[in-house]
Amino acid sequence: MKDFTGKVILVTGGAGFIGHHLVQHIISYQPQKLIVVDDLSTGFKENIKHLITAGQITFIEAKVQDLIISILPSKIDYIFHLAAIVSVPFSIEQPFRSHQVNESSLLNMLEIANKVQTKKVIFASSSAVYGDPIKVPVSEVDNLNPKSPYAYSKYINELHAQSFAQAVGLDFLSFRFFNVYGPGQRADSPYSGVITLFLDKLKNNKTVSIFGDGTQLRDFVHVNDVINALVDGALSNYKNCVYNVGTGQSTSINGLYTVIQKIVDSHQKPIYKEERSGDIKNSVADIKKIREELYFDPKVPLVEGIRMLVSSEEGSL
Ligand code: UD2
Repeated sequence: MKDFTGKVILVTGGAGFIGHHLVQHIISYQPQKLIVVDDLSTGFKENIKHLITAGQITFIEAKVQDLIISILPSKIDYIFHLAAIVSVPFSIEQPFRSHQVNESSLLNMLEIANKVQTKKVIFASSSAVYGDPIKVPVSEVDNLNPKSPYAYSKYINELHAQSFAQAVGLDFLSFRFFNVYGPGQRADSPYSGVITLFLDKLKNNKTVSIFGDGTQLRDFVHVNDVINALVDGALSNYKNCVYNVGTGQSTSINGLYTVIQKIVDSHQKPIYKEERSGDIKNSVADIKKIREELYFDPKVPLVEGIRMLVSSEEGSL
């Protein structure tokens, strides 16, 4: 079976929430070299400090769009490109910056991949590319209708990767992440997901805000399941296509609130606020394609994932 043993791998955004889990996982294969690139704008060096100290990774603090080939090995087998500005509200405030960072970093990565004989580039895309779908669950063949500059940058990047891959004969896969959660997502970051925020507020007796009427649906997928999808995709023979990464299960924000309330034993009532600009109403993945081709089988049910999160946080206090 193919694996990463003896391979040279580069992960961008490897100090971030999803990135550091991926890096930790890849280490277990004993790659020849694992390079992590992160500008620490939203990632945290603490996430990977133990791996730097142990000499298990080479850390480059840099913006991906500024990365120059001369400081990299001449051959990199796999590239996981996760670095991006991921906040939808930020992209609406600063569309130029969002476009500039997200698109130029992907283009630079593709250019580098072509020069260092990369076998495959794995690109972190987003369910945001669907916009407000006509029906859920959405499948990879459904219409794309990005609603924010962030969503648009992911959509354009998928197209860039596709056309560049065709032009130079590079293999790539795009993964459209739905709502990823798990340990290591910080509540004090503007990029925090709703699960992290609700947990943090309820545990600290602060009032939770629900944007809109709370009936919007999301597909929450545990970060461990996401990492399995990325790794299995990289090691598979599939190339030049996109996959949804979710669970296929839908949860309303009101429903999520009730679940978290029970787990942390809180009786607080949320306050309802105006819907956030750029928010999508319903976002749920059809995962038939990734199940059939990559044998993806999400293992962590939402309630169990939230319980695990609560107990891991209590354990680290
Ligand atoms: C997710 C991704 C984002 C982008 C987007 C694409 C996360 C953290 N973000 O954004 O990067 O890919 O999908 O559409 O996964 N909410 C509340 N109260 C709060 C916080 C959130 O009601 O305090 C609502 C929010 O209005 C939204 C839902 O919860 O309807 C999920 O919010 P989120 O920020 O966790 O994720 P989302 O889906 O906006």
